[in-house]
Amino acid sequence: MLQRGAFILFEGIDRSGKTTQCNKLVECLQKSERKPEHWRFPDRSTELGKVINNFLSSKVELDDAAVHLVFAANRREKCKDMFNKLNSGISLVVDRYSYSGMAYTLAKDIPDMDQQWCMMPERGLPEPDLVLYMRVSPEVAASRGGYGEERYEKAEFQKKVAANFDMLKGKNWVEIDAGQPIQKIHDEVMKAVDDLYSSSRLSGPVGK
Ligand code: DGP
Ligand code: NA
Ligand code: NA
Repeated sequence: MLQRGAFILFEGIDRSGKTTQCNKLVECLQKSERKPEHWRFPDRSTELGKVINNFLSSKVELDDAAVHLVFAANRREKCKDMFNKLNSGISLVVDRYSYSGMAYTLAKDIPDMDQQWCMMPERGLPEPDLVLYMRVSPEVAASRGGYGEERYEKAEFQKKVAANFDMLKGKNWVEIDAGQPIQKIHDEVMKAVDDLYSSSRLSGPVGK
């Protein structure tokens, strides 16, 4: 029987090197014929994604709770497609997902928007088989060419986001020291990914 695809997720604060590592991983999986696709959230190409893009670039202001739900809805609108791809044997290498949703919203310290509230709209989405958490200190991340213009790219905020990722760390997480050279990080990523493909985790259904 065809093995289902793997859902491999990269999480981390801004400038933790996720995108570089996603690209390198996808390239490797292509060579080994794992049929990978590179996805990222927020997906700015959809109608909801355009709202998110305008919010992140501070072109519009939106209520905090509403923003949380729009980010979640942007994952939800891709959810059927994700299940279908994974079940057809395609592996998804995904740059950010629900953990970012929680870590960034919780960093705003808004009364009533606690962890349970934040988690609710994420229920039923496909669950990653492996979470590669790119750990880097907010100081090192900020020094990488400096943060850009986007809304959340501020050192104080990123510190809170980093603490939230630590708090959210769960099963299937592998922590990677993202302060290392790119190739060394990639080697550690490949080890975790090879472990996943040779484990029995992909013989069961996609988690949700
Ligand atoms: P990126 O395109 O990966 O640089 O991500 C855009 C920014 O949006 C980044 O600062 C992280 C943040 N972000 C990603 N997902 C969510 C989410 O679900 N909720 C909130 N509030 N922020 C998010
Ligand atoms: Na960013
Ligand atoms: Na990125």
